[in-house]
Amino acid sequence: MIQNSEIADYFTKVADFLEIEGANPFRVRAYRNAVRTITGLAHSIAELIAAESDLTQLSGIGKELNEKIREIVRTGRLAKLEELENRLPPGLHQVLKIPGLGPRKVKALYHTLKIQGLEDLKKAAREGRVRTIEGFGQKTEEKILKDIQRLIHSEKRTPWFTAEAIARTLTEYLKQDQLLADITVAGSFRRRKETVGDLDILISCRNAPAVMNSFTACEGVERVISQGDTRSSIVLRSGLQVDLRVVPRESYGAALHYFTGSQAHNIAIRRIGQQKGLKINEYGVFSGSRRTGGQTEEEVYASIDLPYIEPELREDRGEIQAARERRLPHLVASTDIRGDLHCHTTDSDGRNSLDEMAKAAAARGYAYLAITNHTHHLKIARGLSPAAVKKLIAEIDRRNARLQEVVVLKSMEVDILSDGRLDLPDHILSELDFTVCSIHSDFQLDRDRQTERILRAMDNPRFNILGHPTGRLLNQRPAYAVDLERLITAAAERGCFLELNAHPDRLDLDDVHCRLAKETGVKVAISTDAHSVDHLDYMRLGVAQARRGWLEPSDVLNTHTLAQLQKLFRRS
Ligand code: DGT
Ligand code: CA
Ligand code: CA
Ligand code: ZN
Repeated sequence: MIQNSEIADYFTKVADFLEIEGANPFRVRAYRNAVRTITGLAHSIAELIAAESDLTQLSGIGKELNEKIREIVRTGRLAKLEELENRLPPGLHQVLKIPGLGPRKVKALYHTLKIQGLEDLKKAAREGRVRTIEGFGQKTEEKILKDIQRLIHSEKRTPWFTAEAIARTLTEYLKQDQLLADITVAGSFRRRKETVGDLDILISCRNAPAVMNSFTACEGVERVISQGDTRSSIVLRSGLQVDLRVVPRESYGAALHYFTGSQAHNIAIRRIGQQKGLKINEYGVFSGSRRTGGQTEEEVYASIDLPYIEPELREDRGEIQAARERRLPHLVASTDIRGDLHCHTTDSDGRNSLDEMAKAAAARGYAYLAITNHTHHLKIARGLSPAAVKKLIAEIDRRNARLQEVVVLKSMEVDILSDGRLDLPDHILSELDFTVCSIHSDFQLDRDRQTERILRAMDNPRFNILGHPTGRLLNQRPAYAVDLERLITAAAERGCFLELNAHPDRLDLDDVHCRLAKETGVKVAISTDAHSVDHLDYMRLGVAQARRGWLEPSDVLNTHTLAQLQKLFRRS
C-alpha cells in the first residue's frame, strides 16, 4: 500500500521539476501546499480512498490534485512526473535542495555542465568547473561543496544493522547496573525499519540518576544533549542520537507501546481508546482518573479489544483493521527458513570454498544451499565462463552423490545483459537447478528501458529469481529507475520470483513491495548473497524486512522443502 510520504515525494518532485522548468509559480505552490497537508495527515490516504472518503475536503487538495493522488494510489505511478522526468534528469531535483541554488541556477548547471544530480555537481565543483559559469564564483563553488557534504550527511539515517551493534553494546553496558529491571530499544529500531533516525531506549529501574550518569558517560559519546532524572539524550561519535527514558514499572507496557510507534499507529490506537471512553498515553490506560492497564503492551491492546500486534506491523497500514477482524498475518520467522538461495564461493568473488559454505549452512540447520556465482561478462567480480560453470556443476553433482547433510543446489547469479539476454547459453542454463538473474550494469537506463530489459530476461524460461531487484545500496546508491509493480505482475504471469536481498546495505525489496508481491501472489526468496560464511547470518535481516512486508511462511520461497522448490522452479 502506498504511504502518504511516497505520495508527498511524488508531489515534491513534480513541484521541483516544474520550478526548474520555470512553470507558473501558483502551480508549483499548489503542489507544495498539498505536500504539507499530506505529510501532516494522521490517516493513510490509501485507506481514506479505500473507504471512499472525499479528499477534496482536505486543505490544499483540489479536484486536479485529488485525481493525481488517486492515480498514484491506484497505479503506483504519476504520469505527470514521468513526463517531467523524460524531459529532465531524475536526480536534478536534489540539486535544488542546496541553499542558494534556485531553479534558474540549477537549469544553468544542467545546460552548461550537464549536471544531472548531486554526484555530478560535487565532481564539477571539485574540478573547479562550476566557477566558469556566469553567475557562479569561486566562493559559490566552495559553498556548494560544503552544502553537498552537509546535505548528504544530514539525510543519512543509520542502517538497522549498524544501529543493532550500537544498541547491543549500549544495552549490555547499562545492564551492568544491578538495579536495572527492564530495558528495551523501542522506536523504529524495534519496528525493524531498514534504517533508523535515532535510538529510543526505555528502562525501568530504582536508581535512575545513577543510570543516567553512566549513560551520559558511556564509551563513544560525542555530546550530551540533555541529562535529567527521567530522560537523557546523547549523540555518539557515529552521529547517531540515543534517547534514554526511565519509566515506572506499572507504565512500562504503555510507554513501550508509545515509544515503539509508529506515531501514526499510536494516534490510531489512541483514537479507538477515545471512542471507548479510555485515555491511552505513555503512562497507561485510564478510565477517568483510574488506571485500568498499561503494565504490558498486551494490556494496552486488550483494553480496546485487540490482539497483540507485532512491532513490525505498526505503521498504520491496515494492521489495526486486520487485528480487529482477527486476520493479522502469521509472520514468517527465522526458524521457518530451510535454506539460502544466493551465495558466492572462491570460484567467483566469495571468500570461502563450496565445502566451507555448505558446512556453514548445515551448521545453521539448513536443508539446502544454492551456490550462485557470477557469470563471465561481469569481469569485475571474477565471473565464470560457460566451461567453468560446467566444471562446477560436475563438482556439485559429485558432492551431492556422497550423502551430505546439506543438498547443494546448482545455480548461478546470471548477469542480465544490457539488451535483456542472459549471460549464459541455454544449454548450460538448463543444467542448473534454477537461476538468480540480476542487473550489475547500465543502471542509468530510463525507467521504461530498464523495465523492458528485465521483462525480456524474464521471458527466458530459465529465469527463476530476480536478484536484488532495485540495485539500491542504502546511503550509497539509489535504486535504478524501474517499474517494480510491472515486474511483480510479470513475475506472477510467468511463474518467477523476486529476491529480498538480506544484505544489510541492500534490503531490496522494501517492505511495501514485499507486501505487493504477496498480494499479487509472487513468492519472495529471502537470500543473503553471502560472500563468506559469516554473511549467512544476514538471513535474520531479510526475515525482519519480510515481516514488515506482512509475509507469512508460505509467501517465502525458501521456507519450502526441496521437493516443493523443484516444482516451483519448473516453469511451463
Ligand atoms: P526514527 O527515529 O525517525 O527512525 O523513527 P521513530 O519511529 O523511532 O521516531 P522517534 O524516535 O521520533 O520517536 C519514537 C516513537 O515515539 C515514535 O515512533 C512514536 C512516539 N512518538 C514520538 N513523538 C510522538 C508524537 O508526537 N505523538 C505520538 N503519538 N507519538 C510520538
Ligand atoms: Ca527513533
Ligand atoms: Ca527518538
Ligand atoms: Zn550475488
